[in-house]
Amino acid sequence: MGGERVTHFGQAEQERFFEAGYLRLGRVVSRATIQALCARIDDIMLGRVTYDEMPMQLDSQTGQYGDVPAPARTFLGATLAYRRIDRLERDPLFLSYMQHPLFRAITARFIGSEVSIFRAMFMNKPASQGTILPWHQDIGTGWGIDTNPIVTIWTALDDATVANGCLQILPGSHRFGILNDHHFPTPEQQAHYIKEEDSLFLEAETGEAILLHNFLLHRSGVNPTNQPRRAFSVCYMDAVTREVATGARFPLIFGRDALRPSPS
Ligand SMILES: O=C(O)CCC(=O)C(=O)O
Repeated sequence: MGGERVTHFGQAEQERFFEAGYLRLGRVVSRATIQALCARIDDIMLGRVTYDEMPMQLDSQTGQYGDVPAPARTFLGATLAYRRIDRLERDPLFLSYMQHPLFRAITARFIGSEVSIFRAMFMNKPASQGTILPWHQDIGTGWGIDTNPIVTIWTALDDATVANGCLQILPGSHRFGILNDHHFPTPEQQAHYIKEEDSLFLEAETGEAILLHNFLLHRSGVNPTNQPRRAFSVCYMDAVTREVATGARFPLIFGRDALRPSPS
């Protein structure tokens, strides 16, 4: 696990990414910065730091995806049992992390200089909880946007292990292309495309960032351990991307009018 750290994203890294559908980038910031992100997300969960209208979703009680409550645009109480929190670009610590120079270099290569995000989300498997996230692709048609982004950067805020619900991926599966418009493969597609024996548990050390191709099939499980498995996932895309229903554009992360972290 861990080990290698990508400092320059060039042709060789691009080829490895397109071959496997993912690339380990290593820990790109200091341990202190990761600790600060962990403290900040805990503060948000406990209501010590608040943002209006931030989408927050509690974890399920059963571990089943169908039982996850709908997200609310409001604080749902002081608890570390949130499953997901979105729009973290509004927080200066998270925004500053998302704007790391390595991530700029990666997005410059695949997207260009004007880059927005579809989402900047905290994904949590609370201690002794967590919810199975079934096999899926992260595709734009199902998301209601008019492009299909390919760049997601997922960062482990805690060690992610098989025991606590790390990502499980099907290496190379991004080359199947978009399986359908709905995020999750049908049972028939699942039987056809997903062979568990070809899958890989993508264990990651605290702070490790992993570049994921959005078409890569991935899933994650529950967390029976007594420690949380926290992660931060950002999907970058071309700033021209619009929401189909409204025509709205998305927050700019790199480029002329990019967001700037304001003091916290
Ligand atoms: O962190 C997880 O368990 C799932 C994350 C995920 O599906 C994503 O980042 O697209």
